[in-house]
Amino acid sequence: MERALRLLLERPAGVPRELARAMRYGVLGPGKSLRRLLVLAGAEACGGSASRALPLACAAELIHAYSLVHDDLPAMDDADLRRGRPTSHRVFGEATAILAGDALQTYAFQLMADQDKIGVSPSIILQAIHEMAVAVGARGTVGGQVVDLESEGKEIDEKTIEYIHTRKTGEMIKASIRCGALIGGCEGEKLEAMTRFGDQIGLAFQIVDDILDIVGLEEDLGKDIGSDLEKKKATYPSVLGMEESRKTASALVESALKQLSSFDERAEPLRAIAEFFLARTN
Ligand code: GRG
Repeated sequence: MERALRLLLERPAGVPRELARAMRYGVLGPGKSLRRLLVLAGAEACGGSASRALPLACAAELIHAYSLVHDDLPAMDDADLRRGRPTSHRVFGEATAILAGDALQTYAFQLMADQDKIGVSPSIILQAIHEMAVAVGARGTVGGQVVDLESEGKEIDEKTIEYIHTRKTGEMIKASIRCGALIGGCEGEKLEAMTRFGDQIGLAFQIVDDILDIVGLEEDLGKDIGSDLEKKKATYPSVLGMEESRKTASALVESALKQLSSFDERAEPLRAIAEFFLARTN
């Protein structure tokens, strides 16, 4: 996976040097690699091959990296640290960081459209592209981010925080799993079970993220902690309290694991990722 990403991000002909450097910096840092693992694990759980899902896994990682680069910008979170290193705009300047994010996103869709490498039918590839585009577009990540920014400093209710987290984080996680599952040949009842699994672990992931912003360690997380409180951000702990947030995340993961009951041992990596979502400290 790492090798595939490095190869993809070696300076392709015609790409300006600084842009290529900023794209590599955004993607190849010490992240947890969860989106790409979800694509591969989703494919394997359905009996598909991880190698066929590789281009989509790389694409998910590029989109994720783009969202982090843009999320850190002064107009958004104005963060100095990401993955234990200075954020992209601190290293390359704001304009290059924005453009590197843009280029990573379009590159991701270019990879997803490479039918020769993926080797499944064009209709499945089209469906995966469509799902990923919706998940990270105005109805998904971007919309969630907008409502998140609008909610800073305001009192919000549980419905609104669930909306923000589902859109901002959950949709992309669910789409990564579904894209892998689609490439793995999953359909019908099993695909629906995967979808419920994705919905539930997606929301759990962001609730745990909120909790870690309060109780996590800066050296584990590789970013500034307490930034949600400082910016008066809407979070699960601020709406439901810490204890209730923990219970909600744990109930979501427990329910998610039940959705996979009809899957055999090939779904073990997916189950392990769900458990990690709850236990993680970074
Ligand atoms: C790029 C789709 C897109 C939208 C642009 C900036 C923005 C609009 C949306 C913000 C989306 C965002 C950054 C949500 C937070 C999700 C989150 C908790 C990310 C951290 O994920 P980890 O912990 O990161 O998996 P690592 O570093 O491990 O890869």
